[in-house]
Amino acid sequence: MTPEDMKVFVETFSLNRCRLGNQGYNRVLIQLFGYLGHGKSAFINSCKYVLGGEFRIHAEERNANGALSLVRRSYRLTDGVALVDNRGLPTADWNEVGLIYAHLGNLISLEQRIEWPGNYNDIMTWIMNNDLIPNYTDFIVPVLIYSVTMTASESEIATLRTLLENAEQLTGIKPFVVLTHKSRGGLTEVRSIFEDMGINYIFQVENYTQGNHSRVRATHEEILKFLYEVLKDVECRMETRRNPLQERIDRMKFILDFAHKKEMEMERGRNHALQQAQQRRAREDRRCSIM
Ligand SMILES: Nc1nc2c(ncn2[C@@H]2O[C@H](COP(=O)(O)OP(=O)(O)O)[C@@H](O)[C@H]2O)c(=O)[nH]1
Ligand SMILES: [Mg+2]
Repeated sequence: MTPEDMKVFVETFSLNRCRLGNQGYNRVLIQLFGYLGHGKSAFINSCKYVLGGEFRIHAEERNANGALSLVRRSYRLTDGVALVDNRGLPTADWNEVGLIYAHLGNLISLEQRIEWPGNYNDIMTWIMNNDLIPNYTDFIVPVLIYSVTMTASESEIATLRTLLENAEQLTGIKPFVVLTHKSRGGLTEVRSIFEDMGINYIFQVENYTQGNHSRVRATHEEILKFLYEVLKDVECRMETRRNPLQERIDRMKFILDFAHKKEMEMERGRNHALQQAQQRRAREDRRCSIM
């Protein structure tokens, strides 16, 4: 298949034309997630450039330590496909990660200002409020954007593995991975981390940016290949009977269960710290009474 064929396939893709019809979905939502500053917004601009023919800033790029995006935005790619710039993961703090799953599961509406919730109850309230206008017509595809400039420690790799596993459990799809800054060294090592995790689709790009967007054939082709493979995967999954409403209920169960388990873990941690403090005080009291 030539890049031109892939472009036509992507541009004309419609869920309505799947063998069993659209089954209640009306668009493919490519959900980009990952750490802050790894190139999610730049990747959206690059995809729009490849399909639209001219470079424009659609999603705002920020420097790695810059201000956080407070609104979870979608960007239309074609009539049937949109990309979502989810808020970058700043830390592995549980409620932030929990909120990322709520975003990935499309349980919090798009184009809405995000106040970062403080705890489990806040997340529940958020989700319940959003459930008044539930959206279950999006076919979600999770895509991790990861910069090869990141040298990950063993524990960071373990966190990443959990993140990918949870994203798969939540959406039913093993995440696609797009490696950014590909010419900055470290590509082979980072790629092998994801291969070892069993990721099937790994792409590598040097994103187009405001400062550098002269057309590069390899970049254009890799992005077309990415979009093509995502939509081929959707087409294949649409060959079996699906129930979008049930899928949304399952995502909701996942996130509530996740938040509950994390809250219990934190509670155990707090009790443990309290016990240790009490034991320390008791030892000090004994020492004082002997002296
Ligand atoms: N050279 C280069 N710069 C990139 C690449 N991807 C992103 N950037 C730059 O890295 C910074 C952070 O990217 P951004 O897209 O805002 O990251 P986000 O927080 O994940 O949305 C911006 O200055 C981008 O222009 C890439 O593949 N190559
Ligand atoms: Mg961004």
